[in-house]
Amino acid sequence: MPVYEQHRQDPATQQRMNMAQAAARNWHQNHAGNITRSSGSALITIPVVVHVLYKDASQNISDQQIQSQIAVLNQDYRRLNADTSNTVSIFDTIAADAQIEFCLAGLDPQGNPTNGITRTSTAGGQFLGYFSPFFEDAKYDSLGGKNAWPTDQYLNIWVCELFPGLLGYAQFPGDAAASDGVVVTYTAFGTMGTVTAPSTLGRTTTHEVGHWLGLYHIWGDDNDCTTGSDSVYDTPNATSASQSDCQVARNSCSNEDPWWGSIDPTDNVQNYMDYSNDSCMNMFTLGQKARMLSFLYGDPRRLALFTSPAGCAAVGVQEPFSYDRYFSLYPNPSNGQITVSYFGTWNSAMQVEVIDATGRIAQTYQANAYNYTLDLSGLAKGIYTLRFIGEGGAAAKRVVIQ
Ligand SMILES: [Ca+2]
Ligand SMILES: [Ca+2]
Ligand SMILES: [Ca+2]
Ligand SMILES: [Zn+2]
Repeated sequence: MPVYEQHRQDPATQQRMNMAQAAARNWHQNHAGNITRSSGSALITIPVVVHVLYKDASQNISDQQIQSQIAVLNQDYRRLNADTSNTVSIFDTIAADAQIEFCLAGLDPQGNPTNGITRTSTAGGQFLGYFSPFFEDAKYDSLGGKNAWPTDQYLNIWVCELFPGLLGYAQFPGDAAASDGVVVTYTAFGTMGTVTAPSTLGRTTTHEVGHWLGLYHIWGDDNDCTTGSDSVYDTPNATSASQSDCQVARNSCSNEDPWWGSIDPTDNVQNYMDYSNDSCMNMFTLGQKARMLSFLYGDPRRLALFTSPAGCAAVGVQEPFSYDRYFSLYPNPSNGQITVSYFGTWNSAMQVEVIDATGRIAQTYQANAYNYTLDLSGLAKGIYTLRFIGEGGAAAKRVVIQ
């Protein structure tokens, strides 16, 4: 938050952030009513680049550790995490599948194949050798860090040694392009290798990516029940951050959004946007889902990610049931005539849904050929997601009709 306050002193940044907020509000007004636990949006896949900054070999975390973090993001944002059964009942009914997925990028900014990971040996940052949000030093070659890959094509995640006591920080939508992304300390990234208790389940990154998608802390960053708000109707008010003891019975405020009616809910300490320990947090709410989607569709830089050329690296980080890498679509963008190629093996015909940018299914068909020409020329110009649903799995591909 202090970094955010510092950035918004720049009038151009403040104006861009206001525009992102306004665009998100506009999208929200038109779409929030359609958002439910597991629908309301087409599945979105965000290409990720992880920049590892290491001062010694122990900080040069393994590919496997990085992949373990991508897996956590996919579980948490799809509500496929193993600990959903811990969610207290009052919140289980409003816990959301955000319909957002992540993959390590398959192409670098020059169009060359990549595993979505960069590695930079460094002497460290500007604060006693630690990287710091106040210097933004992780994000620039010239300060001992690594320049971002284009932030309208990639979610940039820097992993490095942050100054002591700080697990991670993030930038909100609309803020400066060059520093857009999230930074996480190497001892709280992924679920193996260098992680240390209690940050061993990858939830720091889930939390920071939540900020990157426009979410605020659920207690409103104040010390009372009235001053601040996270601008989300279904996350109860709270006086302060969770005290890391997972007190699910805590009820620090009784003035709640009218959406709750006569119910005075407990604090949602299991929310990813509280300061609870990894083992406690396990959910986003439907209201938070709507807010994240609002920024994804409303902020130009986030919306551009939908048509990023970065693709996904073909490594074992996909969900086991994802067929994504078995499909290619050509040409893309197109005039609506698209050659679809499938490289897998058929168990049964695939059901295919053509989903428009608002999440509406515009067309469906059955597919059981390895190569065929799909005719979408009857649809309006725009961005569509093709969702291929087969036996035990699914794939999602974006196409642009011009
Ligand atoms: Ca709230
Ligand atoms: Ca508060
Ligand atoms: Ca309450
Ligand atoms: Zn935070």
